[in-house]
Amino acid sequence: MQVGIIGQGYVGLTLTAFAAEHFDVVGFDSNQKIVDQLNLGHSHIEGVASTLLAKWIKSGQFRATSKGSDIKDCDILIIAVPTPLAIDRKPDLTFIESACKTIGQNVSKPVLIINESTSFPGTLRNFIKPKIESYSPTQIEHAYAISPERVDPGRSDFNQKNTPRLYSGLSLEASEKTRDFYSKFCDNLVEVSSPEVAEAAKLFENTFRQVNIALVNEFAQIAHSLGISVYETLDAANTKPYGFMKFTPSAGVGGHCIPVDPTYLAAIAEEHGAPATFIRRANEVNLEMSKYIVNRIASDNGGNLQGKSVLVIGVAYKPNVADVRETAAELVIEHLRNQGAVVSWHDDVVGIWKGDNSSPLHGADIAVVVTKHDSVDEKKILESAPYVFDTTGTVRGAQGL
Ligand code: SAJ
Repeated sequence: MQVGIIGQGYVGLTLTAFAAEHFDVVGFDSNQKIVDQLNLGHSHIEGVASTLLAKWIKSGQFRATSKGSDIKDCDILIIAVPTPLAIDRKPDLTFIESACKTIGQNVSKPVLIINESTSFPGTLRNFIKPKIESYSPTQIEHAYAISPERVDPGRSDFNQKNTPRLYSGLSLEASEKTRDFYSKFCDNLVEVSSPEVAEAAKLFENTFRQVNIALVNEFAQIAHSLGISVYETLDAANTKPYGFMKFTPSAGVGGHCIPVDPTYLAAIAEEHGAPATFIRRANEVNLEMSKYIVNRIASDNGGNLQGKSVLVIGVAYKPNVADVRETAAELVIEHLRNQGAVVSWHDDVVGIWKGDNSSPLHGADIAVVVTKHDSVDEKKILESAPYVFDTTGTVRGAQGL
């Protein structure tokens, strides 16, 4: 069986790494540079080893392409493209549409089409299916299904094999074929009654995190106003053996999932006349956290950051990954510069960001820890400046939330 995976980013390539064990895989990506690197056996995704890729390339189990015609013989096609927010911070389905175009224009036999990209309920039924049909020169009865990705960057205890996977088809045939496909390399498949349920569950999983992180970020401000430690309080609450899940405050929420997916849910809710005030407010609270932190730092330093050298430590969106998408460090730096600070950043895991190299971990007037990688020594952080503000709750002896 030949499987085409459209999008070779952290979802598509992670899936390729497991599927190539059982199927011939064609990895389609519109980025020629990525395609060339993949065909040389070079992985650009953390968690996918180049050695494994090189093995699949050598054995012919996998090849990458940017030519749409190379997917024409596939029996199964998987859509694994980004679903970001547009400039107006509304859902942006342009990458999904271009995947539909590639399928519609190049596939002339009935195949199974599975969407793994996160989007709002109804995307498979009301957007993907009609779009593929609109791009197809002839009428073809494809089978359509959804199985939302649950790849967690930097996580090693859960992977494609042992993470429960939701799925549902627009037809019984689609559901059965989808089950047959994933059962080759997933231990735990969970069928739900409709694609809309699977799409909504994925959005709700991430919205649950966004809202709870916003709650704990707001609580951090409350605790500070009351003169009590937010961390001791959270640890105390966490001693409850049931009914509580601990989240930690931060400078904000990054990555391309948690800050984005709740907006997909809010948008579709409002389109259907349902309230999304909680979700919208959670987005705001997490986006405002960086300003709150910079104001705290300013008030601790005589209320004026003008001309002060400030070192931002950790610009990845979370620890132990080199991924900077939607990182909270961006807003922290913006607010610091708005207050006249001279800002540099240190992150040896990321290394290069926006054309700049990571700065040395010393010699600043002020340091602010946004992301704490395991590889960075706490003592060195404390020595990096006379005043250190830690937003992660992991650097003992620093000022904190
Ligand atoms: N964060 C906090 N406080 C916390 C936990 C996280 O501020 O208590 C911040 C992190 O620092 C980071 C952001 O939230 O900036 C997101 O990090 P994350 O580890 O919560 O999530 P992601 O985006 O790396 O991965 C999430 C995961 N979703 C869930 O756990 C429900 C992952 O399983 C999904 O596959 C992924 O989104 C996705 O692709 O949707």
